Amino acid sequence: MIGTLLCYVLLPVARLLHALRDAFFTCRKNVLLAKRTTTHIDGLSVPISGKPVSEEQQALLQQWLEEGAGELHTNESASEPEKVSAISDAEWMKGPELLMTSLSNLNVSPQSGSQEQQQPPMVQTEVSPGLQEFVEATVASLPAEGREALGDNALWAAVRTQADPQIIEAAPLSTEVWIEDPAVLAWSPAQETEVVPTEGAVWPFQNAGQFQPLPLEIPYHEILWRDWEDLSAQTCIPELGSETGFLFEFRVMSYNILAQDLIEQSPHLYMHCHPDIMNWSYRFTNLLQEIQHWDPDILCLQEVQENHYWEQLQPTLMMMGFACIYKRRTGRKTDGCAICYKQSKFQLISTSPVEYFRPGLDILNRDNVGLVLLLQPLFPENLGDKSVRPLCVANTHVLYNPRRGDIKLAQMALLLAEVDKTAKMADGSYCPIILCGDLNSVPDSPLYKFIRNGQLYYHGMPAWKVSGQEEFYQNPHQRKLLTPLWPSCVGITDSCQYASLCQSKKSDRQKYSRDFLLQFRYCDAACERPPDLILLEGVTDAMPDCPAHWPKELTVVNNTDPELFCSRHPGSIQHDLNLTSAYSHFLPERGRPEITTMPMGVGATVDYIFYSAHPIKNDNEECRRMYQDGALKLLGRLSLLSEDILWSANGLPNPFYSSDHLCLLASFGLENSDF
Ligand code: KL2
Repeated sequence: MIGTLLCYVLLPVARLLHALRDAFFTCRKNVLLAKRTTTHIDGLSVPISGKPVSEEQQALLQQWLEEGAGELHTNESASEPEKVSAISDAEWMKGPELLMTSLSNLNVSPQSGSQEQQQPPMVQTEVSPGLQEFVEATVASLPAEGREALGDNALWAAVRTQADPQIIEAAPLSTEVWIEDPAVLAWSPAQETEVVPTEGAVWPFQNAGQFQPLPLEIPYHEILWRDWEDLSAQTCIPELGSETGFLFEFRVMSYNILAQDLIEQSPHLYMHCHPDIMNWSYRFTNLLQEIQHWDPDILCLQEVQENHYWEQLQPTLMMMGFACIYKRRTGRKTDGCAICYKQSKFQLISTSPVEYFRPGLDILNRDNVGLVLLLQPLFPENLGDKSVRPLCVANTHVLYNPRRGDIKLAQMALLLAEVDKTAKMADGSYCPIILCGDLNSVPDSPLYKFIRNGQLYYHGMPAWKVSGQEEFYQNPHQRKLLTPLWPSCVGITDSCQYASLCQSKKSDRQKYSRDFLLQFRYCDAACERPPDLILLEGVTDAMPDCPAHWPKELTVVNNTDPELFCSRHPGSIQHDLNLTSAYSHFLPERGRPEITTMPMGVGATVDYIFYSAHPIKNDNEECRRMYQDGALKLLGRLSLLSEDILWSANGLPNPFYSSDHLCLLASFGLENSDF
């Protein structure tokens, strides 16, 4: 009976809803595209890189447009996906040169030609011979398809990072790679050849339900360009080399790299992507190149599949100078979070994996995890005995379910409690903190405000509102957040601290629980008016009436439950960590929000790099809290993109960015503790 109901009623209804949702996103995308400022450049003779296009290239392009692109576009409407695949593959073979030019210059800034000559290399990421050997072995162990994608020198040619980290020195890439496999390596060192943009990119979400060919015509390197924003001018930095002040500089990346198993579990989310760019070999290579290109000192990864971590990511990152710590999700989920740090820059003091799952508790019944490290920054020897305080680094991937904001808040509270414990120094102050992750909550949502403002009044709030992911969720039986959000047995106070630690630290200040003190409400001493209290007739001279049932003799019940010693705050939660975001969540020059991911073609920010700063006193407590940099200075960040830009590049993942999230990258300076 239930089976019949499921098969004949619920399934068709679910499919219908799904189709309607797809149609909605398609419409939305078309509206966006109509508004979009054009990113392509008309005409064949306008080269992106500013260098003239050779006649040979023009002829090739013309030929490709006549023979290839035309067919590609007519086949776009073909109903059977297999047919589209076969024909499009053939088309790529026809235009390998063009394919190469479109994707191999991705790393070259439109202005890089001139800048490259002006700026001497600052940082150089050399690939050690050991790494080269290891990579060759790894590549040899990959399936044939992966080896073709890697080519001879694609990933491992040394990439020099210069003052502007986007500028790289190009090494030639073998053309066979492109001919062998259309799954080209987007982050490979750039070619000498110029990019020739053309019109008529194939838009991803128009034909929901079938993948689209690789959008060869898009000049990726131009539309997906991410600027490095130098913020050091706005920061008060101690003079370098001076006696007192010194900045320890480091770069932090947060990246949800999209676990392969999750793609396989929800293939409908990636129908707009060509299968060739979704295979792990391609994505792994591309992701690694991106990481290598930006050269972070601390790397917080989410959605790291366990087998990929142990077999590929960890060994490869180790060869790149990182030490890595991994925490897999609980239950049957195969992915987890990793924090990797450059061993030349940090020494590990402590590691704390955090599991949010608590058996038997509805509010904590999901398998998400977090990871908190305490790292000691290491100074180069030539700087003498400079010292800085340790750095606390946290990473997490919070529950996705947009309707369960209650769970998300409880998960955050658990992570903040661990951060509080790890970052608290012997003198009671906190060391600098970096908190990265995919919080599955948008900016200015209650969860975001809780992290940034340090408090949230949640009582009565609909659970779906917490993350701000769904604006119009209406359900008469919607779940509401009630006090207390989590039971005392979790062992975390409303101030997001471990109750056990809170008891010992606060035992002097807060010896008696509220219930304990209430027992003395009507005793003579409590009813006596203090002599310095202003006398207001009928107010401060009134003696409270003792209720009839109140016992005449006071029998004090001393409740020793540690929870009672840490006051709970009805309906609200707090934390003391003073965290602010490295990103502003808005692109002023484009007048649009920044986005870090694009589920179903809708852009949103859900990934963050928070760091500890000094709150600026604000009389209006309701307002967004303001911060100024403290010991940690935000020196720069890699700009994010807007939704319309990513629309024009086939959404996410695309051949260039191999995850459904963009990476976040921020540069910090840590002040010398003596300063
Ligand atoms: O938004 V995410 O994507 O941070 O990249 O985190 C989760 C979602 C990830 C791990 O659970 O899987 C994705 N619809 C869309 N995406 C989903 C869904 C869903 N129902 N469930 C999980 N994810």
